Amino acid sequence: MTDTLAPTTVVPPEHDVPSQRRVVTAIPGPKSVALQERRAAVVSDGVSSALPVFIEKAHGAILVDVDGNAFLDLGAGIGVTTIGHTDDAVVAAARGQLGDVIHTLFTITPYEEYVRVAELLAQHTPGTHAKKTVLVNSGAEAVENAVKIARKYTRRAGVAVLEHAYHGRTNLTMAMNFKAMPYSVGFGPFAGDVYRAPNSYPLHDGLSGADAAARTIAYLEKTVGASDLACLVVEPIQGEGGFVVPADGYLPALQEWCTANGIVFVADEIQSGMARTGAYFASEHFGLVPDLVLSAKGIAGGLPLAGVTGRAEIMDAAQPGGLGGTFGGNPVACAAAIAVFERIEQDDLLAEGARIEKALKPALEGLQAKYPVIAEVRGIGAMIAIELADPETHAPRADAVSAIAAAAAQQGVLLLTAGTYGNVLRFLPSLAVTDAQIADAISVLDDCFAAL
Ligand code: PLZ
Repeated sequence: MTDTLAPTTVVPPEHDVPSQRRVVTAIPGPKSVALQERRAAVVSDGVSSALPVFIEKAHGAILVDVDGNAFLDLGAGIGVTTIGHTDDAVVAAARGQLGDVIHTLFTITPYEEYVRVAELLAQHTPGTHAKKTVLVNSGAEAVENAVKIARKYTRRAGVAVLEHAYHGRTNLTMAMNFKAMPYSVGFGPFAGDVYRAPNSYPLHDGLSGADAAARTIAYLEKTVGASDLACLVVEPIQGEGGFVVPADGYLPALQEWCTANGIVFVADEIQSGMARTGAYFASEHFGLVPDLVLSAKGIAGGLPLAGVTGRAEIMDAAQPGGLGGTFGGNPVACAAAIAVFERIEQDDLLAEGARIEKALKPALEGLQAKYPVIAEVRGIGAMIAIELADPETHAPRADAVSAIAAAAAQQGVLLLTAGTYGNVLRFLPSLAVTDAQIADAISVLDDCFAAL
C-alpha cells in the first residue's frame, strides 16, 4: 500500500433504528401529511415521490419516518445505499473528512482521496490494462463525460444506445433514454447523433444472444454505419428498464463488434455496479472488459459521487482542462467511497449478492407458481425483478405493479417499480438486508398478491 491515508477506525455507534418494519400510523402518517402540504407549496411539482413518507432516520435496510413508522427498504434509494443506510464505516470516514477539508476543487489544488478512489476503480473495474478515471457528481454526468471522451478519442459523433435504456436527466442523457414519459416529454430540443437499437429482452424477443446481437448490429450498420459511431453505451443489466438480463453471448458479441470497428464500448454500471450483483461490476458476469466503465450510486454509500474509468489511452484523449467541474470528486464523497471499497474487501460483501439472490429468487419463483400474473423472475445478486403481465394476453400489468407496491407500503415494505410499461417490481435492497427481512417481505408480498 503506497497511500498515506489513515485507515478508518470505526467505533460502532448505537443506532436508534429498529431491525424490523413497524407500522404505527396510517401511511402516510399525520406528520408526513403535514410536511407534504408544506412541500407542495414550495417544491416543484416536477419532483414527485413514490411514497410521500418523510424519512428522519435510517440504518441498514430500515427507514424510519417522522411518524415513527419503520420501513423495510428494498430500494436503497434506487441502489445507492448498497452497503446499508448510515453504514458505520462510511459515516466515520465522512465525519473525519469533514473536519479535515471539505472542498478545494481538485482542478485547483488536488488531494489524495481523489487519487485513491481512482486507484481503487482501476483495481476493481474489469480488465488488467492501464486505467484512468475522472470523478464527477452524478450518474448522468458520468454518461455525459464518457460520451465527450469517446468522441474526442474517436473523432466521431455517433452515440449508440439500446431500447429500454436509461441514462439520466441531462440534455444529452434525455436523448439517450428509451422512455419519453416522464423523462423528456416537453423538455426538448434534444441532442442529436444518438441512435437507439433493439436490445436483447429474452422474455419478449425469444432470441438467442447471437441472434439478438446480430439484430442490434445490423440495425446500427444500416441506420448509422459503424464508422460514424464514437461509442455504444449499454447497461449490462438494464436498471430502470426493469432489470432486463440479456441472453447469453449478447453483450460479448456487441463488444467484439465495437472492438473490430473502433467503437468505444461503454458499460453504464451506475445501477448494476459496486458489489450490487455479487461482483464489483455486472460486466464480469458476462465476461466483458468494457473500454469505459461508469460508476455512481453505490460508490460512496449515499454521498454524491460518480466516475468514468477506462483505458488510459482513451481517457487521456481529453485535453488538459477538458474535464472537471466544481464539485466533482468532492473530498467527503471520496472519503466515503474509500470506506465503501474497504468494507467490500474487509467484510467480503461480494458474497452478500449471492446470499440475497439465494434467499430472494426461489421465494419469488414460489410466488410465481401461485400467481400467474408474475410472468418472469429475473436478475442477479441483489438486483432481482418480477415482470407482471396478463397470463392470457401478455399485456403489461402496470396496474397490478402499482397496486402491489402501494399495498406493500401500507405494510411497511418499500418496493420500487420499473419497466418501460411500469410493469416491473424491482428488489434492489442494500447488502445489509437479512434473510429474515427478505422472508418477511415475501410473506407481505404473498398477502398483497392474494388480495390483488
Ligand atoms: N444510468 C443505469 O440507473 C439513475 C434514476 C432516478 P443519476 N437511475 C435512477 C431518477 O428518477 O432520477 C441512472 C441509472 C443508469 C444513469 C443513471 C443516472 O444517474 O445519478 O441519477 O444522474
